[in-house]
Amino acid sequence: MSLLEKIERAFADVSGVDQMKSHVQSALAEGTSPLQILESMRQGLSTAGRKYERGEYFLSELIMSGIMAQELSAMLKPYLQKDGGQFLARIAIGTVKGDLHDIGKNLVSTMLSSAGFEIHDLGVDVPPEKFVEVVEKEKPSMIAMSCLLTVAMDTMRNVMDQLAESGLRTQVKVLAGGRPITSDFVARIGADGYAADAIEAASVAKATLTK
Ligand code: B1M
Repeated sequence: MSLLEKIERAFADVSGVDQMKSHVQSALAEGTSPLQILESMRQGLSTAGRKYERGEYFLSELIMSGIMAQELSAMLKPYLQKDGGQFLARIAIGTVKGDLHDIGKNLVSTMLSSAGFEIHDLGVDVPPEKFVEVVEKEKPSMIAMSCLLTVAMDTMRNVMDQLAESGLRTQVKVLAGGRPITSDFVARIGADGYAADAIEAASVAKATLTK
């Protein structure tokens, strides 16, 4: 089994942080790209998520898979970050209200910052009022909304509505993404850009801001 397969398996089997880290260290030492490692993590997490859905895993396993993903993201951050230089634009990012998932959002943040954007991370469970307040006070060029739970998707629509009601919609671009989000949904709520993953988020942000 290749190291990438071992990493994927470590996430799918939720085999613990130490074993996963040792595979990742070996893969990095072999010169494996951090993006390939992230893709293996993503595939392993998908399997773990499906096992949870089928009742084969408990919430404790879901929590452990989240801890493993955070550890892996922290290990890869130095390989993905850009040093110094001038920022292209400022982006305020957050996971929308009702949703506490932040691993994908943090990866998007890292990729945006490695693409040259200045990031203001608002964290998780961010209400529409907070997005609006940040646009009003800090004037970022873009807000980036992440959402993993279907029940929280409506918050994105509320953010768009509140931006329009406060007269700020034309002052900021809006990027949205996350597991249940589609380009159709993004078009329906009137946001400017959709990205399926963290790498695409960086290119879509650039394209949207130069439109
Ligand atoms: Co939760 N969870 N979870 N969970 N969790 C999912 C999302 C779920 C699909 C699992 C399942 O049942 N199959 C399911 C949602 C079902 C649904 O809504 N339809 C689910 C559930 C039900 C829940 C709870 C309700 C469980 C419970 O309490 N009974 C609960 C909700 C808590 C809350 O938020 N209010 C819950 C809790 C948790 C943990 C805390 C245990 C943990 C999160 C830890 C953390 O984030 N700090 C957790 C985890 C780990 C998962 C899974 C297994 C993995 C999520 C993840 O980090 N993936 C997940 C199953 C799955 O996704 N297959 C699951 C890796 C990450 C890199 O991918 O976040 O998708 P992702 O991000 C990607 C893209 O989506 C995209 O780019 C990222 C990187 O490429 N992207 C963007 C994300 N944001 C973007 C923004 C953009 C652009 C792209 O532009 C701005």
